[in-house]
Amino acid sequence: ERGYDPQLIEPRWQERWEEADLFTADDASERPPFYALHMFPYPSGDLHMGHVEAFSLADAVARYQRLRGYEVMNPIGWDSFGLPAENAAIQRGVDPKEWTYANIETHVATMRRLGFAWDWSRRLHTSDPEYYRWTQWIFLQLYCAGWAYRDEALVNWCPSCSTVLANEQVIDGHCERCGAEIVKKPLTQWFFRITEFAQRLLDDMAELEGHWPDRVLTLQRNWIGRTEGAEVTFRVTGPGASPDEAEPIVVYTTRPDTLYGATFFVVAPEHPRAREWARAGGAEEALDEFLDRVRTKSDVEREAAGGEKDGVRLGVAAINPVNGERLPVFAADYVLMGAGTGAIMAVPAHDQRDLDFARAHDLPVRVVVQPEGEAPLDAATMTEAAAGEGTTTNSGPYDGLPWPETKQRLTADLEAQGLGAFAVNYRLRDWLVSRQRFWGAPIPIIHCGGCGLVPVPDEELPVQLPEPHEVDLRPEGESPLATSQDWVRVPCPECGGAATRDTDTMDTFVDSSWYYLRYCSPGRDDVAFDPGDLRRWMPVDQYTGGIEHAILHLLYSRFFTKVLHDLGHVDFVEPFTRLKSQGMVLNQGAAMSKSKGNVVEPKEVVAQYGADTLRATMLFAGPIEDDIDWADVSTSGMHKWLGRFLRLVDDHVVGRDETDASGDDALRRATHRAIAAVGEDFEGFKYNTALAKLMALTNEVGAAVRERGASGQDVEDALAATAIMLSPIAPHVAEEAWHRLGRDGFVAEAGWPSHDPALLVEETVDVPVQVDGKVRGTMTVGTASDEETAVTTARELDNVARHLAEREIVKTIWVPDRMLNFVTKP
Ligand code: ANZ
Ligand code: ZN
Repeated sequence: ERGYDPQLIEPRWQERWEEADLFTADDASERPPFYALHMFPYPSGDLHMGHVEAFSLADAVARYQRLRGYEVMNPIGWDSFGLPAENAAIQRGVDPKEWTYANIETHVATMRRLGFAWDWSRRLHTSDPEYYRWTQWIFLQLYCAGWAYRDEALVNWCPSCSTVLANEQVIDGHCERCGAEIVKKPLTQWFFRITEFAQRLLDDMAELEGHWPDRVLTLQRNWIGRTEGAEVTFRVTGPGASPDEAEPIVVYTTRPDTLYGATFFVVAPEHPRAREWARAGGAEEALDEFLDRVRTKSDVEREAAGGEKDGVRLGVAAINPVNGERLPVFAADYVLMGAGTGAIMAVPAHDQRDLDFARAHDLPVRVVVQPEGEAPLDAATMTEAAAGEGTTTNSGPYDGLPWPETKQRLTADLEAQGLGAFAVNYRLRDWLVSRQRFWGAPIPIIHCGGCGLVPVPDEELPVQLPEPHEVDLRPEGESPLATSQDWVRVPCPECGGAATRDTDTMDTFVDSSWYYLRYCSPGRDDVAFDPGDLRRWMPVDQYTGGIEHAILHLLYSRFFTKVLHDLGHVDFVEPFTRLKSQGMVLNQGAAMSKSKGNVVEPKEVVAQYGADTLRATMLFAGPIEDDIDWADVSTSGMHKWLGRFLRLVDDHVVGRDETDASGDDALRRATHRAIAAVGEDFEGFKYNTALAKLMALTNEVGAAVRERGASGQDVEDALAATAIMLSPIAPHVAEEAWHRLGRDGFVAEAGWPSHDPALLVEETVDVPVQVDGKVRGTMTVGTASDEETAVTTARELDNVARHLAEREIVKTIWVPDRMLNFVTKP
């Protein structure tokens, strides 16, 4: 067979791989294990170009490591719980389960057509009861350790998805999924105590440094948001009350050195003491009006610098512990209940938000830090807070100290008097995991009037979802599961009395926080995962996926791993040794979207050019971490090149001269150089430059055949090496070439070709040396030598030296690899 017909050869190789069970990872293999993991897809619709890029990258990693001699695990699964299925059910009346599993089958068909080397035997779907049984088990592991708890809190509510969201799912005040504006609601919800792991999540990043993209590490570090400062105890007292009766109230500040500059005191409007103080201060009505205004604002709006600084004076005073000053207490929307202690000392001279508020409410400003070498700050007129460094002033015994020292000493002094303490604060909040939605893993807890919260006993897991038709998918103000009384009512596992199931389901990020462990022990119904399997495969050697998961999924997975470690289930603390993030696929500079009409369907490209062309185009488009603009790529160009490569193979097979022993030195060197360089490119995820080198090598083959009549072993070796090196990127063409060259077995198993370092050293050329235009000798230098080397070598030639003797060189003309001419005068 000759020529290049991808529609013919691609399905054929896919079948052969499957028949040979080529990509099922063997747990008992003698080869060293390599766990190649990619972020598993969510099954909405068919695969889009973003998926194809991500999977092309993942598959190239896996196939390359396989060539390197590893036993590679390259599994596939679906993150198959979640809102789109449920929304389809609500809008179009379809069964969310049917919708989900039909979409998965669509994915499977497209994936098979694209020829990904998945280990299908480990396939999982997080919405299978066999999977979510273990999600529920992990929930109970957290619950029993005290790391899952219920609490009333002001939570993020998405009115359009009608469910609560985790902080991580709120992007600039809007729902991560649907873009609707988030409102705050007080609700009792389930939380995971991720804050208890904040410091370890930071510390263990040392292991990931250099192996994860810096950008991801920075995003996580900022999200965790560690600051160092102090907790300072103020005392709040009513209008007539004496300071002795004052109530202690703690603030968190990163600048305890500015304590003498505090001129007022602010609590969050939702602060639990705010109402009582307002009552004592005669400001209850004003507070109520204020609360009505605040409720409509998002946290981002509330925190935004320069925004309107709305607030209400509560009529009580807070006593500053360092000087006994009575500061007016306000409730203001720029102080958030969810950060620090929900109360602050306001230092307008050195904090912009405080200054804005002070100007708006005509409050005093006092400078306590003077910046070095600048004109003295004028408290009366300043409009920009001096938030930087400087020398302490107006601060009694601390005057004249540099501010870091004031911070240190003042905190120590407070600590000695029991009025404060050094403190570390994190921006990270506990993870809100309960959702008022149907299509998720039910929370395995039973509520009993007598016994309280009771975990569902292990042997009764999974708590299965009811059928969708048994519930109201869009109830007013409660969870869909609450509408099926049959499902809700259960006997209490402890006392046998009438009890009810928890009616919330888990955030789907819970499902995806441990799937990589399940891949190691597929199908086990006695354990979530097996310690022996984990020892073999975990941690993941190479994880690939989108940058959009920098904090959500990647932070949660790291947290889960630490939880499972502490509970004795795993013996590592970080799940993903190395991470690589790919960019996005755009078209004409914009994300592909139906509304923009710029969607390119993978199917269309496959139908026209085949899977290899699509996959190779993705990896050729540029550095993998950069965005790809589909408007800039050339699928037809890639298709032509793949065809040219196969034609070179065909022509060689026909014209092959086995008796030709002459060889082609230049081609042999080019092949070995390519093997070395392409290997390095693969190690560095530089598929675009790897492909460019393979293209150059096929050009070399063409030239050798055409111009030098090469037809022997060196041509054969160049083509075979190209087939192997191309196989992680365009696996079908590579198999076909390998096969047509008459090689046994699969190219996928051929092993990475070795190169001879001796052949990498540069070649030499003979170059004539002239003196004043007359050839006086010939020298041998490395190709592309520089002028200095050439001149030095030439002057060592006896005849040249003789003609240069007693003459002055006025000029040298060096044409690399061609000639050297000395222009002289007596
Ligand atoms: C006094 C002070 C003086 C502050 C000063 C800053 C500068 P970062 O640095 O962003 O982490 N803060 C504390 N709790 C808050 C809350 N619940 N809502 C809004 N703001 C709060 O923030 C730490 C600073 O943010 C704290 O230090 C506090 O203001 C404010 F010259 O205290 B600072
Ligand atoms: Zn009970």
